[in-house]
Amino acid sequence: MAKLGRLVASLPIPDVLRERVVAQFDCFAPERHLRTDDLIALAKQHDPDALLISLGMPMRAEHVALLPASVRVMATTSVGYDHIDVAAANAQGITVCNTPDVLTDATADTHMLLLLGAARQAKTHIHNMDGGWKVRNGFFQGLGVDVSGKTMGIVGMGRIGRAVAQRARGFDMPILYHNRTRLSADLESGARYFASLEEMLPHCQVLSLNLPGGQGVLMTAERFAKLPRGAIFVNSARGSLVDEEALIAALKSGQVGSAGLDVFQKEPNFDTRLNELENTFLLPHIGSATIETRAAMAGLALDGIAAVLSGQTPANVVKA
Ligand code: 8YV
Repeated sequence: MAKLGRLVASLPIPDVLRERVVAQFDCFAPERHLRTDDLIALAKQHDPDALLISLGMPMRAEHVALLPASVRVMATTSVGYDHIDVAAANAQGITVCNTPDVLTDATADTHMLLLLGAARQAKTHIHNMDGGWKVRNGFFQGLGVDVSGKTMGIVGMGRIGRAVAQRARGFDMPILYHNRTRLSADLESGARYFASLEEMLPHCQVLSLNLPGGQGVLMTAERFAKLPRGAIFVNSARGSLVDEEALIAALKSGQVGSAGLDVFQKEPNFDTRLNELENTFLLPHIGSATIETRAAMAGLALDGIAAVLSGQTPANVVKA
């Protein structure tokens, strides 16, 4: 079979996809993740038709401008594309693809892990076990708060937000949501819509961020102050949506009772003051990190590349 074109990847190709990649592309992939500058250098060396990149790789207008004219498609192994200047890429004739749907369940599962970990003080208890569990907690020591029955407000009721709602219903949690547009009754599944985030916040015993990044800071000191005192804050979306100074202050004062975070303003070198607080449960941006899901994401990114190089428009094209 004739190859579809030349592919330069910024990440190693996993074994499960190697055969397919070799069959479809002349592929130049590194042994370990590249930085943007190294990817651009590799692209200049091989004049590829396609680039496969991932989330930790900013592809701003100044980077796009340095790519060789041969590049026609760039796929990111993430659903989020706030690291890419899509308009700049499109202006240079480069189609951008992402990986929606295939990571919805894994990310929603991680979200529930964050919620439960934050509510039940998992970090403190894990620390206790790491130390060999020398002393049994007293009956009223080491207590978390119930998750079951608490009201959850979801900001961003797209695929992942809805999958979180579905899981939360299993915990008997009434669901509120704020979204740019109201969903159909079918997709709402009983969730209550708030056109105004400000009006929803005072009702959220749990506040869940499930919207894309790239739209500035959503959670400010003023908005944290509108939550009921002791609310649980969960973010598996993007750190850029949160004023972390304001979150730290709210966690210290008890205004926010606990926070489960998978994402941070700065990654990987996040603000470690967040981890010094007892009432946080933190993960290193592992939302979609399962064997099955990561293979599906890489596969979908490659499907997008293959489609573009075959003259088709794939479903996973990102719009600027
Ligand atoms: C990842 C994500 O865990 O897809 C996204 O936008 O943030 C997550 O799925 C990931 O960083 C994949 O590269």
